[in-house]
Amino acid sequence: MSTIIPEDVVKIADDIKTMRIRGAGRIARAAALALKIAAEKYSGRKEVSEFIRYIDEIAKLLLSTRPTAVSLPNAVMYVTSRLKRTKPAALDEAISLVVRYSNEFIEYSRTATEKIGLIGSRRIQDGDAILTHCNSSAAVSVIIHAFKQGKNIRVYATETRPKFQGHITAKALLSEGIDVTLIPDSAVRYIMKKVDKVIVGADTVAANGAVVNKIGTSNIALAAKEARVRMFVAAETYKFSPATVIGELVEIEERSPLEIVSEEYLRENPNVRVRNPAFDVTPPEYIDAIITEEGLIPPQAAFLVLIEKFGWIIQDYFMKEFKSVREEYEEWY
Ligand code: RUB
Repeated sequence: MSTIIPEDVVKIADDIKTMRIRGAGRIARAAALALKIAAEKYSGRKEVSEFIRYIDEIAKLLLSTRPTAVSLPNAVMYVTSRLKRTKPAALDEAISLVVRYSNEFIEYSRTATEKIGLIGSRRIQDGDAILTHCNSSAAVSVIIHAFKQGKNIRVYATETRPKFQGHITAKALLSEGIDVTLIPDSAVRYIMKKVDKVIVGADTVAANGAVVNKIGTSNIALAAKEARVRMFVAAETYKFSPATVIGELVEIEERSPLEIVSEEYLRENPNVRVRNPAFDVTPPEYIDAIITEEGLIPPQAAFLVLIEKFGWIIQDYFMKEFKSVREEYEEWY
């Protein structure tokens, strides 16, 4: 019998899906919060196994919302895998473990963004013009920290079509008193000669150091390389993807054409195909450094971060892979 999922948990999942909650860090914290609320509102049977099944159901719902930002499965896994490994003996204990691990993740995430701000701000110099794309809390944190240290900086924020997250960035920086210029995405190469540093966020960092971020990031990286402008990525370590170590690809979200053209346009032009990919991949050779809460690393060190932070999950993946290889082998002979 399926247990009822609390309304506010369904609402969080829906807010992530419809992008009322957006940005990889916020999505991750919202998912952890949803798990916490779900645990607190659990009204099912008293068996721990039943509760775990219910939490897995909530996890599945959360994971189905958006496909690209690995911060979401990493946040969910942070809570659920710890719960399962602790092997709670009673329901009360299981509930309080979910609450504890969810709080722990949210707190870790907030502190990490602050640390990234501090570490990254050391790379910003007085008089720098910085270009940023989309709306990344981690990138914004770097810029605000640098500004608060008294550095005289200017920021170019791309609009970030089609959803205009650049407007959120411009507003946040302006409210701190920072000099911001909003530019269309297509003006990036033109403006690059006035830029000293690029700072963007990340939705996922792959094992080879490639960075998945809002569509247009790789164009910016290309323009930055051409102009010899340094390209920094601000990313908490829970944006690194353990699944990429075993060769999995990062799914790039494709969103509705209606974010680009109207229904009327589609009706009048039935033969025009519209595509709306929301993210792209910037290869590691276009990135000078990734600013994490553990320090500034070259993108090529992503594998080391993954082994250190997610070693046990990666081991689990391998165990499963090997098992299926062994089973195949047994079947064969
Ligand atoms: C947001 C986006 C952000 C990253 C990092 O895309 O690409 O650059 O998520 O953000 P969307 P943060 O608006 O489609 O979610 O640093 O806040 O985690």
